[in-house]
Amino acid sequence: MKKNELFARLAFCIGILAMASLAAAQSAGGVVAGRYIVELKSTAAPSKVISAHAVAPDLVFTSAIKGFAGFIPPGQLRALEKDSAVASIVPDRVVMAIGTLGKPNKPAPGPQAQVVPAGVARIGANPAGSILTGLGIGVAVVDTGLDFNHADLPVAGAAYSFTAYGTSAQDDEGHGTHVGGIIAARNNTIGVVGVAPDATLYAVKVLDRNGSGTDSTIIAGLDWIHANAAGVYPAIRVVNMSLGRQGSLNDDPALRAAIKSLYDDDITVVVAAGNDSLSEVSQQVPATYPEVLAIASATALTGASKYRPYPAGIAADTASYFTTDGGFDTSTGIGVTISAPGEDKEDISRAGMIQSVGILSTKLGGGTVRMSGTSMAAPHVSGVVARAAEAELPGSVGVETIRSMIMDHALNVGVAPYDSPTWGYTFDGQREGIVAVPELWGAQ
Ligand SMILES: [Ca+2]
Ligand SMILES: [Ca+2]
Repeated sequence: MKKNELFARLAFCIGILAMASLAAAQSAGGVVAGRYIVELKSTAAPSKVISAHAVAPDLVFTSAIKGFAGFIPPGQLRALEKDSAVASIVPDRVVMAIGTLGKPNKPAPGPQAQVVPAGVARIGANPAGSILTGLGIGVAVVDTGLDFNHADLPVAGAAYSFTAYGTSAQDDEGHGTHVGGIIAARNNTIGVVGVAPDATLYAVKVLDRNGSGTDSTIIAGLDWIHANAAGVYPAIRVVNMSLGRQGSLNDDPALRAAIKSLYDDDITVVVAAGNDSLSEVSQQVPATYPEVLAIASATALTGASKYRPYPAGIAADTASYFTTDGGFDTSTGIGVTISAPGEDKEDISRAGMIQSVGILSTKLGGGTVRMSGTSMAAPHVSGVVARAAEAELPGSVGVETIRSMIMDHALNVGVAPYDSPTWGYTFDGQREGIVAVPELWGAQ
């Protein structure tokens, strides 16, 4: 079989998966009927506007932005639109965890010694060779919550958490717990080890038990982080958001303003680029915001292949077949900052089907599990930023300094990510490389 026939064969198999991921992406971004986000001018008092208009919002924002969100009847909505205290009103939209494609496959049974996951090793974070560990750095995981009871997860107490659902930020879905373990699973004798194993995680639950939230629940989480980042110990320096929806740069000024408030406080917000290879990062919210670091997914290891026309398999540092990408535009600040491992590898079956072998990390309820996605790529970078913040490299940890250090010192920059051989993949024109830990920044 010739090379282009192979690509056609892979295209057929992967096309099905790509359509499934597109369908999921289309539900994210949908408007919640009757629900609105009201952003007020920075000098306004939300409580006064709420009582003056007799509205009953379920979320009120007082720190990252001023405003509120909830179901607002048409009459009150028209009155609010005329109020000079109002900066913007937009419909609330559905946001989803950007996770996991295919079945999370279980680790092999056997002795429960600590494993260094392939992604952690690939970016140079193996604890055996590490100087930095994220000690004294707080990382907020804006997600489905974190498992407060997991023995391998260093989570700040429940008193230092936020939830948009009920009274507890305890994870009830599993996505946030997996993301948290990639950032900071403890360096001990069990489970896995994260990129920054001495960092402290803060649970910010903005997605429900189905991995679904809205722009307004995310703003509420960011509002809590903005109000508490400097007052908690350790202070929150990094925010991980492995979530998103289809959208555009200006479709929710309130959400962007909340992220900008964190950016202005030198808090680095790391966002998954998206799991739709047919989409550009510029079409994903919040990944399109210039204030965030948008992270695409690549393989950490070379995969196995039983497919005779392609015996070498898919190499390490190849763009994941599912990743959203889009080259970084220095004039707008929009685009993928860096790629990071979002899966261990991609195996090819005898019939030419690709099987993603996910990243091994902490599982809700204890132990470990594998998951794949840009959701898993972003927390590798959050761990790297935590280590940089710990080192205060290179003297300042402003977000743009962090971004340029990461981009300038990537592994295989100019070469990786390699092209995926699948139909959904289109090269975005930049081989931005794979993120590296700060210990490697001086060596390149
Ligand atoms: Ca461990
Ligand atoms: Ca690229």
